[in-house]
Amino acid sequence: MTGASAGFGRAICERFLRDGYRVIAAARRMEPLLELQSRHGEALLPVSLDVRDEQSIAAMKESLPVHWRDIDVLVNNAGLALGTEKAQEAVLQDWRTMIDTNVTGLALVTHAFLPGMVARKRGLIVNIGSVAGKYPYPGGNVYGATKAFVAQFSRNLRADLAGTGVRVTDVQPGLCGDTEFSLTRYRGDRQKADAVYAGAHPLVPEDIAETVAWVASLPPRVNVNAVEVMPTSQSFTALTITRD
Ligand code: NDP
Ligand code: 8X3
Repeated sequence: MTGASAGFGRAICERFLRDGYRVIAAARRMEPLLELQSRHGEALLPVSLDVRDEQSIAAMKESLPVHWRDIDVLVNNAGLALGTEKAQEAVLQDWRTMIDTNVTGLALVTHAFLPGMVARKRGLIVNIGSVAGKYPYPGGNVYGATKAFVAQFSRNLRADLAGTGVRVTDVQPGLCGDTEFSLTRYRGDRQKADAVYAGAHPLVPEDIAETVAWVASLPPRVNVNAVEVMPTSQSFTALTITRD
């Protein structure tokens, strides 16, 4: 479970633990992972991981005790959005960080754990995409594009994994509160972050945990290719036209 220190990741960990799984909880910040472990004991293994860094992934994999090495479910959840500026005003480093984390990081972690799943002829990869990967919005530029990568990478993985028994699902959440997502996106501006959810009755992380748990609970013959989940309050708008 990548990105286990907050938001969806923490909720998915808690949900899997409740369902009887043993969970490897990975993130850069160890404190929230140790707090999780203090509540769940030996069923949770906290590990330090920066998904952008190949060495960090290799070191994490090496550090796993033997009886934790055969991963049944990999949840590629670590990710972030930075900024909502229009592309022409965006900060280049923000684009790099989103691509390094949401695209490169997700691909690196998958590359590290996929061969083991194929050798065991079983496994499930759940990639956390976003509705932003399908529906464009102003200021979504690189963030949405990274999630479009997640959608197509998930489908292409399915094509490569045909006949291996390994399953792949792209979970695409819409607006979800009670995470650090908007606080990160607005660089710590709590007021702006809270305004995103004001009066909107957004999803909560447990809704996404429920979705991931459902996907993982299905029999091996069932592959859910993609699940798009929005709050009822979120919907579509018309294409816009600029006029003279
Ligand atoms: P949070 O900010 O609450 O959690 C993000 C998690 O990602 C943290 O645990 C963070 O841990 C981890 N993370 C970030 N960068 C790295 C890194 N380089 N290496 C390892 N871990 C990292 O956000 P959410 O829970 O909301 O988001 C989780 C995923 O869901 C993301 O991929 C996001 O794009 C996606 N999403 C979120 C939506 C929302 O509305 N909240 C909607 C749709 C999709 P740490 O900082 O400790 O490393
Ligand atoms: C996060 C959902 O709509 O804020 O991926 O881009 S949204």
